[in-house]
Amino acid sequence: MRTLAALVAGTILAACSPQADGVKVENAWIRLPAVEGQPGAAYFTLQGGRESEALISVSTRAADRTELHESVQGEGGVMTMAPLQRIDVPVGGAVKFAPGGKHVMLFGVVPNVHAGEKIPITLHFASGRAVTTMADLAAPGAVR
Ligand SMILES: [Cu+2]
Repeated sequence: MRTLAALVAGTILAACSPQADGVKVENAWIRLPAVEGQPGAAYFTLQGGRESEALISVSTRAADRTELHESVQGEGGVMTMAPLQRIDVPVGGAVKFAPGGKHVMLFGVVPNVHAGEKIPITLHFASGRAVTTMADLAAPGAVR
């Protein structure tokens, strides 16, 4: 039994180690659109690893297509969204995606996803690493 436990522990460690030094993705959630056909948005916090890294894209089966965006205040205080090609994640730093700031725009949200469920999203980084995490699906207008 002792041998089996050690073997299992070793397997778990081996499975975790590739991401141990990389960026961690925390508190991922998706805000569903109020109206079908409108885009949704995904948010999360990136915790920098031991090397600088950059987020370049996000994929999820919840949406046909995604874009990295940042909400910015334009002329006359009107909020607009600007696309981002990459988002740098500094060593040891945190980058928060949240309503009113950086977000992942989800176009073509599939109809069979509902608030209260969880769905995997995969974040792709410039180094070639990818991190998959479970995102909570939240109702339109939800704030966290
Ligand atoms: Cu947007």
